[in-house]
Amino acid sequence: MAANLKSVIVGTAGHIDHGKSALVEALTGTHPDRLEEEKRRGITIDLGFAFLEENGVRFGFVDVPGHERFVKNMLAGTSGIDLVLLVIAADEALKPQTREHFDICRLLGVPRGVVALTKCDLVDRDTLDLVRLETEEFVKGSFLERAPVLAVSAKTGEGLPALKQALHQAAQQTSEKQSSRYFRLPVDRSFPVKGFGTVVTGTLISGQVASGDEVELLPEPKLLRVRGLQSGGISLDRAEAGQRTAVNLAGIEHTAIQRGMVIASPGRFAKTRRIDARLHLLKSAPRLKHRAQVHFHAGTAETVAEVLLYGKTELAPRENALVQLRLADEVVVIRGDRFIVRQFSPVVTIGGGEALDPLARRPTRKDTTRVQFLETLERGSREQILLAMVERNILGLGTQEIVPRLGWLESEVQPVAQNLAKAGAIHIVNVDPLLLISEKLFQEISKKLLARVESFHKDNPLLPGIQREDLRTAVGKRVRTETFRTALDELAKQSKLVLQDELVKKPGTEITLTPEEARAKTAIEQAFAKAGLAVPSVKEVLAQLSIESRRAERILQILLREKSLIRVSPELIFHQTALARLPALLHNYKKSKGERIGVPAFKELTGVTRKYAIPLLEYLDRQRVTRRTGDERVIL
Ligand SMILES: Nc1nc2c(ncn2[C@@H]2O[C@H](COP(=O)(O)OP(=O)(O)O)[C@@H](O)[C@H]2O)c(=O)[nH]1
Ligand SMILES: [Mg+2]
Repeated sequence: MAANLKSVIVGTAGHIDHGKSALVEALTGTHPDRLEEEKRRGITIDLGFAFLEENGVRFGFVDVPGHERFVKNMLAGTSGIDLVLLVIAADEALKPQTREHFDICRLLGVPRGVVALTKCDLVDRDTLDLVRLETEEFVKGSFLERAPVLAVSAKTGEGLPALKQALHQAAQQTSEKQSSRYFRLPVDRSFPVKGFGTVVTGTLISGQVASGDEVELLPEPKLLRVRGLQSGGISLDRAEAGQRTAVNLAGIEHTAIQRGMVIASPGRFAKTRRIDARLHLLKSAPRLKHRAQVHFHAGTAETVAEVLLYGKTELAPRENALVQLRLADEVVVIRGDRFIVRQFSPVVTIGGGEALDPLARRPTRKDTTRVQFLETLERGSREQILLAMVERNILGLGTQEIVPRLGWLESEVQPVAQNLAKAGAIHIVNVDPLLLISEKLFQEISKKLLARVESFHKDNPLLPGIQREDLRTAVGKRVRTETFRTALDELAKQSKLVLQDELVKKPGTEITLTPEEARAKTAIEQAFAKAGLAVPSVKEVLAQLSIESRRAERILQILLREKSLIRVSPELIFHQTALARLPALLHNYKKSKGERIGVPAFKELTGVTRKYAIPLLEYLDRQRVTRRTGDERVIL
């Protein structure tokens, strides 16, 4: 297949028996009905496919059933089409499914199309003119207002060249496909192929896929490998947006994949059961009540939804509203995806719309900014959209919250974030993985940290600074660790804080002792110095001071930090001068009595009791003055 071919997908639409399938056959040479039952009954039940390659365009036809009972199959086929071929039989004119299919095309945002007045061999000229007038009136004001309306006959071949020409013209206008986006293919069929295994088909609505790629099946989720690709029976190495695509998948039974599932770039899409959207009600629809149940269709998926109306109790025909759709099953939807809703019973199409926040939160009374947020998602620029998302997310926003909602490439998020950061609206806490928070919030957190450090110094003049972990709890769980760390680093860079291992302090804060505290400090130090190795218990020393125990404890900490005193075991503290004498003592012992020394000999040498000897020897082991071997020590 030539690489420069333009791929265009044409979907049929129209009432049953109006000649859709016959027309597709007349255009392509392939009759799209493929099921036994379809051939026997002569009606289309499910989607059919056919291809036509002509003048640099490769048309993929999706032929849909016209019967009202199979509108849900029609819906699965119509999502993702570039052009609609609206088929109206000249001998019957407009019929219920002509209207319903047309409404569906409008609601799904099908951009353009061609109208075929079929079976023109069955009517006279006056009837044809009348049907043409009626048709033009019918499409007035819609996307088909200026579309060609062509009389054709699948039987005699009349008008077919003109119809092909019109399809070519419309194909030229179809916009560049979303080939650069992340790969997504809503599955419409899954079946086994002898010798190959599972094959799924669908309209490739965005991105590209190549043989050998790893893809994700959603909403399962499951990772699968692409074994091979085809489009219209032709094998391809790569398929891209705008192609009908058959994907041969390794490692899965065909029964494990159903219509409505999606295969996609791994990790780029998310499943959801809660979508905030704009819903339009058709003029033919009855009033829709808050919390009404409807059938929901998006992509090839179909489920039941409850409609929560924001700020309304009822929606009248022709009206639209912001709504939340609570789905019975998980689907894969991104912002901008169109959907259709059908009345719960009897089942008729009543409206549709566009997803705005596909990963919506549960509605609460407290959430007063939702409507404004959704309006920004609906109409805002990229910067406005990203900013609104960042501002609604006090924990900070990462790629995982952005990409599956908006369908942007990661590389598209970065420049938008940079622009917002430059404008001072957001703070980029981390680049990879991306973490964004609003600048206002970041400043609040920084301020909180500064205030906490300040108040700590005020309350604890005898401590050099606050422990990082204590500071972390001061800003609460609603601040991610990365944000906390970045805020601290930036405050340090601005010389507003000093970071010293696990301590955080204000620059220039010195510990200042009152005269009373200074006296206590000297008293403690002297008590230990005088005692030598026969040290008193810490409690005893502190109890003799004239200051209260909490302050005395802090002063003890200062002495330990200054290394005037050394903690040998949890209960034992010695003055450093007493400990400093030990290596020399042991050295002399080694010279006269050899390198080995037991606990009794150590007691004798130092004059300490067993209670002190053991912790002291363990301390000396740690200091690598001695090494334990059995009950003895080797002097090193
Ligand atoms: N005379 C005539 N009959 C047609 C024409 N197109 C389709 N038919 C017949 O109309 C019936 C329904 O056609 P089909 O393509 O199955 O309609 P669909 O339900 O819209 O797909 C079949 O019996 C066709 O042979 C046409 O252009 N002229
Ligand atoms: Mg048919």
